[in-house]
Amino acid sequence: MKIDVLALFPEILAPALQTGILRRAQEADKLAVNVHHLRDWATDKHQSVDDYLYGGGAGMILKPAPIFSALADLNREGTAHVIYLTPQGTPFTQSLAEALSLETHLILLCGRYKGIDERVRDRLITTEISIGDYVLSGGEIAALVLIDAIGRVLPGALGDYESAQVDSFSNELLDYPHYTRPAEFKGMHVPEVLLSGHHENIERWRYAEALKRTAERRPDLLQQLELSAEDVAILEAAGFCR
Ligand code: 6GU
Repeated sequence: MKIDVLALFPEILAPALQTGILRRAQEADKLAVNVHHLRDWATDKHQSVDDYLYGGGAGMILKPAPIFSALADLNREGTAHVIYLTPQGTPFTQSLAEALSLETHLILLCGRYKGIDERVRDRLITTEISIGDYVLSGGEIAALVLIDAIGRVLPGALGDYESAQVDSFSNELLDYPHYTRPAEFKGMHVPEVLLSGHHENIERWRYAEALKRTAERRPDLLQQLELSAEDVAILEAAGFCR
């Protein structure tokens, strides 16, 4: 997977790309990330990349020419999936991260100021993505969120592959509670079933806890699932009515 990022503040991404799973994915050649400075494609003597709005109004937007030139250079084969990060985009989810992890080349365009000229979106953008219902000062942090979520599900990127399979959202549920040693800490006890060595009971307990936690914290996620009769029984026994 190759990812090109086009940004006005490329330095925001550098430290996270050099750390942890993203670092290892790159060292193992599962992932190649190149961060580019949009200003490198500016053509005037002030290297300007932004301009005032036609029709008036406060703020500046990114001009089309530098972005068109940059994307022509970065997408020579024309095969890249070009993503614009914007609060107006499709909400980013685990399933979108997994779908994007199957692409071979992504280009992430990070906006700044009030956005970009609409003609860039009309002509060059494949998909617009938002990471949530709030406004960031630019797309760089959102791009990093995408790269992190995609990078950790790339085949072979995660040493402990299983932990990506069972964590929150991979089965559409929030994760169950975790405990490590000691079995008693400040008077608080690890649930007995986890000490029992009975793997079937442990799996059942974990599944029930994930289900209850999701019902309590994210009922909107449960609404989207087909619950089995056992699921309903677990939830009713715990006082959740549907
Ligand atoms: Cl992708 N960009 C910006 N600037 N703000 C956001 C966002 C993206 N997603 C949520 N808020």
